[in-house]
Amino acid sequence: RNFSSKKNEPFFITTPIFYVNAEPHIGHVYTAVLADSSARFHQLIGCNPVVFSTGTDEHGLKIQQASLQANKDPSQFCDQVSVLFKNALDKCEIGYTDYIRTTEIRHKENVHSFWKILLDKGYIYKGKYEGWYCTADETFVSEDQTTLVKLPDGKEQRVSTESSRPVEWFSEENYLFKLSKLRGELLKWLISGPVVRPVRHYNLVKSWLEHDLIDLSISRPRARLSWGIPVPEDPSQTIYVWLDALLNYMTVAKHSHSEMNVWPPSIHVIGKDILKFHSIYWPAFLLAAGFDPPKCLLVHGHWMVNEQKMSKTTGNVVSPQTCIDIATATGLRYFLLHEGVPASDGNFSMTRLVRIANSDLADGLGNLVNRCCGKSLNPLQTRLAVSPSSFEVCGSPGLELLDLLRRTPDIVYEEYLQWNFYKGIDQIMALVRGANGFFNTMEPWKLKKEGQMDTFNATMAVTMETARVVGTLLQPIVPSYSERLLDKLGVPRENRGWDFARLQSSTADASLGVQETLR
Ligand code: ME8
Repeated sequence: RNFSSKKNEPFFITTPIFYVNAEPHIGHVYTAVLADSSARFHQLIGCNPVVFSTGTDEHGLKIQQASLQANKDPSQFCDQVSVLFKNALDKCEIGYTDYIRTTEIRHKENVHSFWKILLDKGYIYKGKYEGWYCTADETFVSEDQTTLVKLPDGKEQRVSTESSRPVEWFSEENYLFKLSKLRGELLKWLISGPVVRPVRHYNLVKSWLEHDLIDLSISRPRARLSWGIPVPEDPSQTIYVWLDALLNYMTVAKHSHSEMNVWPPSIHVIGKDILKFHSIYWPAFLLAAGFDPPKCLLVHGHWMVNEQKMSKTTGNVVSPQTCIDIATATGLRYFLLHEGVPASDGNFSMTRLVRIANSDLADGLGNLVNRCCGKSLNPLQTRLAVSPSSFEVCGSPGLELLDLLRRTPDIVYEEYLQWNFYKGIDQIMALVRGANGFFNTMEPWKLKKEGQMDTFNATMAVTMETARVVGTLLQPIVPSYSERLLDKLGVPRENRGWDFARLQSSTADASLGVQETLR
């Protein structure tokens, strides 16, 4: 089902904001690449405006402890790590329109005004909270969600059953949010459409909502948690980091070029680890305050290394820079989208990354484009006029390619829309293989030598046209690579929208652009 925006409609997509307690890894980059490709796709199909936010989550006990451990002042610590995320995302060609940090003034103002709305509407009360808290996950867990484990030194430690991370007992005065009141409304939102994708995560949320919800503690005494936004008019309490963090999406909307006209968010892309916060707490806060909840959550699985989730706590992280050094940012993006199936976990392998980037891009597509733009076959450096009859001139290999070229763009469109980037890519690569096969069968170098100029010209025109369509279709996946490809083919910038991602008959030849080898 189509849950995306259309031409001239706003499209607002987000990634989670990442904790600054450690450096970025491939898992973070994956989420960002998924969101980026979708943002670029929606831009290509004419959504307007496209707002795409990412950034860093900088408050809370976990960051407070991490900065203490690093022997740094928390704000200095956050500055240092936030910029590492920004740089990593920039290197991966993530075209965000807003990079938000929760330590910014604009965000604090938004959190305060939101808190006041909840208070005015009677959703916040003072009470006593007692229970287990997992700092590594910044989450409350009930006793039956914990397990006692034996440590190597023989002592017992209670951990969260889900994440295996330690929990501590808290008993303190704080502010609570009447989450229990919102179960009915949450359920109504959930079943209103495909708001949580893929379906198995939808079912999980539904099963959570079959039970009563308990009120949520949304502040901590300042003495326990000093690194955070104080509760308005009660500085003895600090706002719970997840309420603070989730509101980043609203801060962005308020600061997008026309205040709140992009609300509600079209899609929050998240990993499955933070589903509860986004599917229960977040829409509950919004519904309580009188705002529309998000239209859709796209939940993806985890990148694993040897069957274990890649995470800073496990220490098995793969750094984006290492991948870029070995396979370029284009190779990394291509690999993540090609191998990443949102509905399941993926196994990360550097060998595979290199192999796939080389075989599909350099050997497959790069080779095709380099051959038909090379001076030996194309001394005049032109992209010849093309029409369906050019394909006919090439006989049955031409007609087969024409058929593939006509079918591919619509399939890719559907797959991109449904988040199946890997399937979209497969279709595009089938077209590339088709074009390479066609080129080899036609043997244009022989046609030229034998003076069969009509067939030779048609072969060149058809190959370049197919490469042009491929380059246009690949823009959301590998933006700078596609740009170089289209530049090389001399495709004007204004002719790169989705409408051009299909056979375009032309009557005049065009000049190729500057020639550099495409790898
Ligand atoms: O949870 N595979 O931040 P975080 C795939 N600050 N994706 C992964 C991954 C893996 N192995 N590891 C992490 C937080 N991710 C909060 C979010 S939002 C209001 C606040 C990705 O730094 C995935 O998107 O722990 C996951 O949800 C996110 O990073 C968690 O990042």
